[in-house]
Amino acid sequence: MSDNNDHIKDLSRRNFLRNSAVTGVAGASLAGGFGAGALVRSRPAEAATNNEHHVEPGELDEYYGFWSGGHSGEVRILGVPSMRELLRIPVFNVDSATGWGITNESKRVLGPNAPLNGDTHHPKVSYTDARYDGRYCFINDKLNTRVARIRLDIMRADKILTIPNVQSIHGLTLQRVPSTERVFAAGEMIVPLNNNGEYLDDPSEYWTMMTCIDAETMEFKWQAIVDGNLDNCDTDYSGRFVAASCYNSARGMTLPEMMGPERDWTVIFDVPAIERAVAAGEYTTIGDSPVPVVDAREQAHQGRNAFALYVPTPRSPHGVNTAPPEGKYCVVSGKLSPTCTVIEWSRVAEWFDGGLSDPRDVVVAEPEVGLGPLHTTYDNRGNAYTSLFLDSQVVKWNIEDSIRAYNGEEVNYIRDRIDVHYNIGHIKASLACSRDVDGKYLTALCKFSKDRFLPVGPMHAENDQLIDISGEQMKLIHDGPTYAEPHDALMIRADQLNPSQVYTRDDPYFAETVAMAQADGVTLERDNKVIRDGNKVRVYMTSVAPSFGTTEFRVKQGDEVTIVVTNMDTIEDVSHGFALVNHGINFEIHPQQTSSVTFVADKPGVHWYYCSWFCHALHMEMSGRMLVEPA
Ligand code: RUQ
Ligand code: CUA
Repeated sequence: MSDNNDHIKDLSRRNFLRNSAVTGVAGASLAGGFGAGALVRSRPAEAATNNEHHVEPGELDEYYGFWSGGHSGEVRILGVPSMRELLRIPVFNVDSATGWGITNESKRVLGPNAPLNGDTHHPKVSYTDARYDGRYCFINDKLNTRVARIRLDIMRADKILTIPNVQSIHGLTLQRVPSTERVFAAGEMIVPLNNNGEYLDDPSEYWTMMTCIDAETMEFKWQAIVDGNLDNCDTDYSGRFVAASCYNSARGMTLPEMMGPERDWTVIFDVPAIERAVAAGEYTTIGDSPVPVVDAREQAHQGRNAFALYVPTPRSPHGVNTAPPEGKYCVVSGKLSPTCTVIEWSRVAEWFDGGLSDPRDVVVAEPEVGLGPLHTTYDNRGNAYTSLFLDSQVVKWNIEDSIRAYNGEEVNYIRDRIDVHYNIGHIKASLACSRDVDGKYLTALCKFSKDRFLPVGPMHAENDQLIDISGEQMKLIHDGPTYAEPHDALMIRADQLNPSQVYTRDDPYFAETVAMAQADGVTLERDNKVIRDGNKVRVYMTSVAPSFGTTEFRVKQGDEVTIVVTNMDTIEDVSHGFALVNHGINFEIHPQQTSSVTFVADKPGVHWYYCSWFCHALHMEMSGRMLVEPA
């Protein structure tokens, strides 16, 4: 095949979504063409030939990457730059390997009637002074309006909240300074406040809210009603503000209605102002939710809105990202506009302190970057990198130069473009949400992989590409197929995380199970006992490779059985599993962990249980029998 043909084929692949999408957004502010952007032509990615980024077998990665699992409901950990998947953390899903959604310990976190699916979008690791402190990872569930906190010592969620009064949590972000005391969760869909069925037919009464959660207690602090649908959000580096992109300012119910105005907003909340009002009792509550609600809509304020600043931003803005290392600017990516809007945080403070006359005065630049800008990330040399969904490119541009251009100087702020494969959404450079930004690697989370991998049926892998951004020109160095569907990712330095290798016996994750054993007079670390309490039977056993402490127990058909297993192995990586055949039960018991499950023994007969994690040469023999007498 000639080069020429290849080129045509490549173009048609690349354009397949772009053309239809451009038609679809006709009328959106695509006018203005490519401006200064056209001065730097895109370079097709070269296949990686060198191996300076290769992580040899046995070598460890430089970064931990936290990936959302999208509608798989998980969070994943990858090593970067190898892009090797290290762990899946089940959160809003049922996991057959770990027993998440099956064990009593996980059900306590999920809640008794929790939906066992979800749609995770934006993982965020906690900060101390805008640096990753490795304590928690927070993640939103867009599907069932929840926020979870994952403990990064044991890599399990320990708190999950359902957010009241709103529908769909999309944007999620954390306070950075002085540390992560607050979590901000942006409600997306507008619904009646109170959504109890009384008001269905009057969309002019539908609203959404920003929710603030105490990161330590995981209790709600407040909610603020806003105009329009909230999308993505990010905080500043002073601890005072949180900004959210806001589309559908027309508050339409259908796509044509949503496409109304030329501009939507970036909504910026003054957190201390809201909290002063809440402390003074100036709030309402909705329905039976006790969460304090303040009104941050424009209509609720005479003169200057004390709670929120609505910055007119070209139609349907999407990503909101504060620039490290000082957090001077915030870039809002245009999505349906070929621009990025650069907001200077100090001007936002000026506005709330009574200065500036026009909300647009906080905008210091609005560079044209290309078609379909979704998210922006950064290096440590003053450059921004924006994902272009329609162009299937990453564009590198210089922030200070874009400000000079906005002020009328003849300056080309575009530094480089690179093709990605294909239709990129999120983008994140190493440490780019923190003071430690290092400008080394960038992940490009492409929504389509098309022809990049062996075909595996109608469902294709996503393609998370890795780009070397350390030089003048970006260099594509890795294609990473991923399962449906990472939305966002972040990278922290390997030394910024210190996970446990073995549980400690006082871990709060299974403290309630320990308390139950104590009430039964059972010492979990030693006893193998069956306690009968009416038709409730509690079976306590230890596990030490290659045997369970109890290899036979007897119950009656219809008994409610609780099995509690304590792994007394102390060596890291000697995990056991407890799997009960034909009962849908399997769960993890890692060294020094206690895990439990409760079920009704409804089938008379002999039922084997076995260890499901290969732990020993006699692993296959690590088993026992549950004998169920007919009722
Ligand atoms: S959003 S592709 Cu759910 Cu993060 Cu922008
Ligand atoms: Cu214990 Cu396999």
